[in-house]
Amino acid sequence: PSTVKEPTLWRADFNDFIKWCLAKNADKRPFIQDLFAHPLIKDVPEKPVVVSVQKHFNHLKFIVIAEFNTIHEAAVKNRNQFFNYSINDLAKLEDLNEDSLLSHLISRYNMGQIYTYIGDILIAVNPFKPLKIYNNEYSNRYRSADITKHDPHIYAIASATYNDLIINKRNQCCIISGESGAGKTVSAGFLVQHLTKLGNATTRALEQKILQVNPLLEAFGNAQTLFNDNSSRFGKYLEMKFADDGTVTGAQLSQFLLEKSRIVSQANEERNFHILYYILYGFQFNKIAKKYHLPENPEAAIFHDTTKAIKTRYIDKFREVQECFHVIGFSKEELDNTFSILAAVLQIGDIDFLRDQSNEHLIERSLIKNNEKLRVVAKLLSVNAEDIEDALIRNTTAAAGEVIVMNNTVTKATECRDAMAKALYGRLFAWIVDRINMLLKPDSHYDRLYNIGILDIFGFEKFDKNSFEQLCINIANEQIQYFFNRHIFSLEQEEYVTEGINLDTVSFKDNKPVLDMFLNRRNGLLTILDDETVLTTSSTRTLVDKLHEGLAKNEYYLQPRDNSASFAIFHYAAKVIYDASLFLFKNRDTLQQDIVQLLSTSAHPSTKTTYIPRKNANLLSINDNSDQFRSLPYPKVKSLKSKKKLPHLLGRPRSGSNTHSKLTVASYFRNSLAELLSKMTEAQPHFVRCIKPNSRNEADNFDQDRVLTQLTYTGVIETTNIRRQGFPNRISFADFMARYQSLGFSATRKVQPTSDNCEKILKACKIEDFAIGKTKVFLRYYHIQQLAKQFEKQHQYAVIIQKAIRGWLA
Ligand code: AOV
Ligand code: MG
Repeated sequence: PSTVKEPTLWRADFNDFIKWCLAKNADKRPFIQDLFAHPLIKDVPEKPVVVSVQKHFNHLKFIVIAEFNTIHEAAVKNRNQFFNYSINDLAKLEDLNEDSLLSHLISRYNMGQIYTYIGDILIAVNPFKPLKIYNNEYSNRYRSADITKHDPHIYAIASATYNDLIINKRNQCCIISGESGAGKTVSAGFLVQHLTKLGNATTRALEQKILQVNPLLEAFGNAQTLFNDNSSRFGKYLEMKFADDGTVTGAQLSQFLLEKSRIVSQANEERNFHILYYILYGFQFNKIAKKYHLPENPEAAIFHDTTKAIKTRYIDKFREVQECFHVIGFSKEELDNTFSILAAVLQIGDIDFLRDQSNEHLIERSLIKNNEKLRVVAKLLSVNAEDIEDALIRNTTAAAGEVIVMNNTVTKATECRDAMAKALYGRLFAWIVDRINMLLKPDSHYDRLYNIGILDIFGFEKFDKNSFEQLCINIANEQIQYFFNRHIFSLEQEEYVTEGINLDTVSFKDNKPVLDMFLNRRNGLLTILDDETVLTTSSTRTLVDKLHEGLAKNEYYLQPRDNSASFAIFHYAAKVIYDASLFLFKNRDTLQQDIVQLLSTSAHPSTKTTYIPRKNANLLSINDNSDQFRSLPYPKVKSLKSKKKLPHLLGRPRSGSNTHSKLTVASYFRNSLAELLSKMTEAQPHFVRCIKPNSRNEADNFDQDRVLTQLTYTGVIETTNIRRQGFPNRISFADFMARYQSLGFSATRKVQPTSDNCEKILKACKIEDFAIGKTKVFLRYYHIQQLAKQFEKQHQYAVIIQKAIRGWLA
């Protein structure tokens, strides 16, 4: 339906029309589009005031008007030109500067086109509203490997990735970056969706299973934060497994650094993990609630009111989660155990302590105030109530062959209780991931499988108050930015030199020094932190003093002027001030031996499996963060050692005190990051850069300063530059011949992989502007698409026949 409600006014006077728009405060974008579709288009008056885009786009209303005028000037009569007004590949921009980049992104955004390419890299601006571009029709449209065929789209990146896997017979990875709320998780979901489709799963069941992984994990690992109502509080790397012929056969998931502290405390206006609300409301007024001893009044349990709509959403979501579990293949019993553990986690926090008055003259000791809660939790976990009590109020340690039992003070007991809740949840999460991996494991009869890994981590965060969690999150983002730089700039330019290609160098903002400051094994921030963490005499003050002492000279580190326990870091994305108060505590993340012992006695079959320490039994008994990295076993020295290219593959932990005693959260984090990078490094990368258009998560609001900041810190101009002049695809003569021989020679002939023969193929495909190095063919980003197009044509029949046979056999 047309939104032009008052055409007479509009027809009468263009300036009046503008006023009318402003007064109505209407949503301009659909309005403009409908306007062009409207029969009255012919009657556009000839006297619009030309407003320059650059001057006025600080206000959304003016952007639209300016655009309207620009279009009007350019070609009012031709509606199609409206849509071609902005180019969809920034690498093709004639005048490249901040203004031109921005004005293209804005006009595309205003036309509802959130995707734009920089060569083969995708920029995605979060629309913050549902768009009708993720359906079957689009899925079919974006099957081609040639990403230039249609408008930029996340599906096109999936197709290009898939195609690279098929042609190059090499593992691929998609790296999605962007700050918190920029749209990474949503993008990752679309990638998985489209790849599943392209991969023509052997069975529909498998396809469905893969598609349920993300929603299930989001329920357990995401939570509402100040930046994003569905913020990922863990990092995930999902590897989809493909057979030789491109069929998807299964998946494998790695998760890291779940923000367990959220279980026991959340910042103001933030929430706990979604699943806890889902279960509370999902089981409310239901006799099942009784089974899990869930409180009748969820509000009392979560300490805030919710609207009816939200409650309904929670209930629906809980149904969805159960469906996910079911589809993926979890058994009834496993689900039951999962719910029991969740119910226990929800209620452990209610166990309160009081000081035992009967022994005032002795050392303080604590008693449990509400035994009924204790019994509920014990029942849910299938352990003895007395054993929990014991584990919480006493502390058993072994020293010099003697067992020492000490009483916990109320504070200590409370800490212990919280640690138990965190551990339970962390292990439940890890267990779910393990189970998913078992259930999605490809059949063993495939000889060779190729991966497409999709990386979706927690985005860069800068709150008013930032703690240890933000530090880890931001280091991870720093590392991903480094990976991007390394691929886009360093490796490419290094290769020009070795292969004798003469090109101007593109400079870029290298964040390696910041990363070094964090990760240097000898005197980096994490090392200083770890060293303090293992000392029994350390305190926040000693930590902060050591940090200042060790790092104050670093230009990325800032010591506060006052005496506060804080420091600031100049990250690639922004300056962040960290409050170090809880760093040591959070880095230790200890779980008392008694609790480990207790949980392993659980009569619950899967509770028990959840708690049985694996290989690292000795570590687990001291420290409880191994669970987070069970799917990334520690330490995997072999795969790290063999990769020399990335200096930030951190190698094995320093031999030293903390290797043999405690493994801190920071060292696990560091190792899992290294593990992740080693996987990514051996794959061919594809990049998606998500942009958050405004801080209020609003639709139709493009805050140009906000966007420009993101474009700047991610190095978009430099990226565009190198994509224009550079050769992102560098393929050895032998590989090139193996892949593309059939495009220039008979496929059955034996052709020597020489530079001349490679050149012949390129010329046969009418490819120009390539370069030939000493051992490699250098191709522009669009050449790969041109080759893919040729290839597609040639292989069309083969593919059709293959698919027919596969369908026939199935
Ligand atoms: P993030 O993953 O980058 O943040 P999300 O992917 O969770 O961000 O996106 C945040 C919200 O933006 C989503 O919940 C959607 O409402 C909306 N959104 C994002 N992309 C789209 C899209 N393509 N179409 C419609 N809405 C979208 V964080 O996990 O916080 O770093 O830790
Ligand atoms: Mg996310």
